[in-house]
Amino acid sequence: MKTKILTILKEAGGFVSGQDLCGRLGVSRTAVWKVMKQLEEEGYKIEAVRNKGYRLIQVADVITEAEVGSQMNSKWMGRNLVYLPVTDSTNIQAAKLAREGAPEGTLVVAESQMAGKGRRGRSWSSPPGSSIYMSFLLRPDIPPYCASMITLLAGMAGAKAVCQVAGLQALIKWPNDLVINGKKICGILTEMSTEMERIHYIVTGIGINVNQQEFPEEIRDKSTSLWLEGGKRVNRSQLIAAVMEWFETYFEQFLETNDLSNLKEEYEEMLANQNREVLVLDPAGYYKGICRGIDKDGELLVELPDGQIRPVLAGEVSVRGVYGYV
Ligand code: BT5
Repeated sequence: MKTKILTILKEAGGFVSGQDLCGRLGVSRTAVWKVMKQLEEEGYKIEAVRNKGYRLIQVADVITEAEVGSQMNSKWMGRNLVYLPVTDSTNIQAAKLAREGAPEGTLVVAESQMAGKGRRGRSWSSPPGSSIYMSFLLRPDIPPYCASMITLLAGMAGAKAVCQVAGLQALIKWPNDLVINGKKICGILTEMSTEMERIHYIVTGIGINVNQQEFPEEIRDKSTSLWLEGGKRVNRSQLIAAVMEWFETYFEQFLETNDLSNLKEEYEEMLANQNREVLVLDPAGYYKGICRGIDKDGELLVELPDGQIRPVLAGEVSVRGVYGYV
C-alpha cells in the first residue's frame, strides 16, 4: 500500500484527497493516515490540509521497496523487490531467494553491505547511505557459456541509466566496470548456479558509487562517484529503476538470438577501451594490442602487433589501459 500511495502522490504532483486515496486503495482513512506518518518518519515531507488532502513536498533519500517501487516502469524486472537496510552481500541474498524459488526478475537492494563481493575473492567497498548495491535474479534457458554476456548487458544498462538520470557519460571498461573520466564508478559481478548444460539461476550484482564523497585510501585514486563527477546529488531510487528498465530492454533483445549480435554496435559505442591500446593480463603471459570491439559472444577483440585479431574471454583475464586504469 505504501508503494501505491507514493505512486499516486507523485503522479498527482499536487493535493490528493484522503477520500480519493481510500477509494482507490479500498482502505480506511486511518490506514492512509498511518502510512503518511510512516513516510514522514522515513524522511518524506508531506503536507496535510483539511478539505484538500495530502501533498508530497519532498521525497526522502531512501531506496526502500516503496520508494524504488513507485519509480519502477519495467514490465517484470525488479517488480519483486526486496529491500535490506544492511546485509552481507546482495548477491548472496539474491542467490538464497533463487534457491527458495523466487521469480525471475527479483531484485535485492541494500543500504549497505558487510561483505560486498568483487570478482575472484576481491571485495567491494559498501558504506551506508550514499550508494547503490543491487542484485537481480534471472533464470534464462541459455547455455552456461552465455552467462558472461549478462555482465555486458548490465554494463550497457548501467551506462544508459547513468546518462538518463545523472546526465553523465559513463563508459564501459570491458567486461565489468563503468568509468567516468578514467575512474571506476560501478562494478558488476555475475554469478550462477549450473548443472552440466543447464543454468539453474544467474545472479547479477551491480554496485554504483552515487553520492559518495570519500573512498578508502587503497581505492581513492581509481574510484569516483556520480556526485563527485557531476557536482550534484543523484536520486538513487530513480537510478535503480532506470537500470532495471534498460536491463529488461537489452535482455529481451539478447534473448532473441542468445548472443550480442543485436547489441554489438551499441556496446562498442559505450566501450572505453575501443580503438585504444590495452594490456591484457593473461595468466599465461601479458601482451599488448589495440582493442577492436567485441564479437557476438562478448569476447574482447584485441589486434596484436602483427595484425592478427585475438578474442579475449571474460573471466580469464583482466584488461588495462597501457597508460592507466582504462
Ligand atoms: C567488481 O569486481 O567490480 C564487481 C563489484 C560488484 C559489486 C556489487 S554490489 C552489489 C552486489 N553484491 C555484491 O556483493 N557484489 C555486487 P572487481 O572487478 O573484482 O573489482 C573489485 C575491485 O574494485 C576491488 O579490489 C577494489 O580495487 C575496487 N573497488 C572496491 N570497492 C570499490 C568501489 N566502491 N568503487 C570503486 N572501486 C572499488
